[in-house]
Amino acid sequence: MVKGLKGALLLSAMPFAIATAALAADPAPAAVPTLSTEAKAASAKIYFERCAGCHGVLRKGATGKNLEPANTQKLGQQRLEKILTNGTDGGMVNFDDILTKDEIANMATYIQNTPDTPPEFGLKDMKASWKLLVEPKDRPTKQMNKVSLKNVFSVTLRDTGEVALIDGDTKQIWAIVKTGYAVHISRLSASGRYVYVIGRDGRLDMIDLWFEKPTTVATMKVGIDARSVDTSKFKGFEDKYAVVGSYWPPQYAILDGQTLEPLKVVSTRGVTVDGEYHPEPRVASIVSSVIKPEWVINVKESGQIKLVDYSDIKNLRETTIESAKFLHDGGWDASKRYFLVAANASNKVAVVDTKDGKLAGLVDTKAKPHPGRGANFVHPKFGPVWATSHLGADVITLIGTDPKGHPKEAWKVVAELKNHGSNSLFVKTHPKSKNLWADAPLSPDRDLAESVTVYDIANLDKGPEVINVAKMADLPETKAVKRVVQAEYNAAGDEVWFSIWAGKTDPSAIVVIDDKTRKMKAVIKDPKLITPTGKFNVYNTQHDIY
Ligand code: DHE
Repeated sequence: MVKGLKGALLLSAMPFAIATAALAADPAPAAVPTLSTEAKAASAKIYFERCAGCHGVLRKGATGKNLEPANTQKLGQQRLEKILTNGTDGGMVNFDDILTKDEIANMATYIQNTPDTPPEFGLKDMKASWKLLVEPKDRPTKQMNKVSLKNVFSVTLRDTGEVALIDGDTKQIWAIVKTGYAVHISRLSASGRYVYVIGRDGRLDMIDLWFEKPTTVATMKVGIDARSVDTSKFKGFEDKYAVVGSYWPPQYAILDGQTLEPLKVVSTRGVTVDGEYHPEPRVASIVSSVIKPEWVINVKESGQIKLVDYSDIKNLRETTIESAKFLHDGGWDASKRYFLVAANASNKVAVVDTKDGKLAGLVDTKAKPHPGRGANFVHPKFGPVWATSHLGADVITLIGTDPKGHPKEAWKVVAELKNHGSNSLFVKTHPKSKNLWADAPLSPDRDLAESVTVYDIANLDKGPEVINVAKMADLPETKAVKRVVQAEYNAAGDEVWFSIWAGKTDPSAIVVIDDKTRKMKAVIKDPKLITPTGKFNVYNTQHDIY
């Protein structure tokens, strides 16, 4: 579990049935404490909501440690309670201000017992969850509002299970739309008309921006725990399909892009790059190619990258590329031929050549790369590079991405720039910008978590400017850190937006910075803007501009 991710670990409210599903699991060894039926069900729910994202539903470990009984029983009740209470230097957060003493004690017991296995969720369940709220024939045939759609931002309001659609021109909230629980990301249809929003509870919503007000036209559930979604973007397939990846069950589903009707489910269970069977290889990031009818689907625990050809979904072709564990987030290089993804447990970035369908490189980096989608720019010396920041190191790594023009630098770390802190999550630039931005929202140091680093791309040797963005928002003092998270550019590439991710009951904000002057241009505040995190500009997301 990543230090500071406490607030981030609120997964879906687990259906009660799941919480109690495996009460008949293997009997615990005599020395292991056990729980009453009620306490076990309550602990299962907490585990699923707060721990499974990092440790896995079956507790095999990923971002967090393996928590199977063989390991937890060695630590024992007291030590586990201490870890849960205080956290560890290894990145486990403290739960003493979230859980009661009894809940901590019960959790320490719960994880010494055999993990519960939640139920599967197949095509039949997805179809039963699917609601086509507005049929395509009943939708507008032209845009019915005057909003400049390309400059709309879909903003995650993580603790309310909503997205705010903000008009980037006026900086006004255009609409707040109910979505899944602890919603994770938004992605756009190839046309830019539909926003697809995935909740951690596996609920996918499709929002049509052509109505007078943004309107949810379809919804479905892909499973009980999910993080990723994308659409078909290759010529001839625009707006035809959506694809959703899920953590539990470990699988991806192909849906009709106009209605969200579930069409096909593909399991990602199988063998890891080490040749071992894994029962829970979860789907991490998904990106959509514009040079082929293909999605790149990254399977976290197995370290396998799937190139999924969607031109004939009845006879689906998958190319499986061996890379490294555990795959997480990533993005395209500027040419959109190469995809770079963080393998954060291996301290590597894997590079896939989607044209040839092969691994182009496995680049060693500092600890725990975490790029979001990364940042592409032309380095004055090394040519085109892609950047990532790190959870485990205070650097921004630049990797050469131009095998033709700069073969010596391709798929190598060409430079490491100093970031103002480790515990960074996202870097960002824009083709029209001269700046490279990086955050450090999970830093245990308040000032660092509230600040960002910015480099002048043309003059990297000059060193960075560090800006406390939280201060710009002029919010009241609070106990909770005002984490500054995820830069996102407007469509014109001359403004950069940062979320101030404060406590659930504290005022939050979005700070808009003039990219040229690096001065505050606007602060978006509204009582409805609760815990904003990811922001997805329609045009930039539609065209993978970063
Ligand atoms: Fe994320 C992207 C998983 C916690 C904000 N996050 C992703 C992706 C994955 C992922 C697999 C890539 C999606 C894609 O591109 O298709 N995130 C996880 C987790 O498993 C983790 C560590 C723990 C959890 O329980 O969910 C986690 N993520 C967080 C947060 O706590 C963050 C900071 C705040 C929040 O809103 O929950 C957070 N994740 C984001 C954002 C992106 C993201 C903003 C998209 C970045 C982008 O620019 O595309």
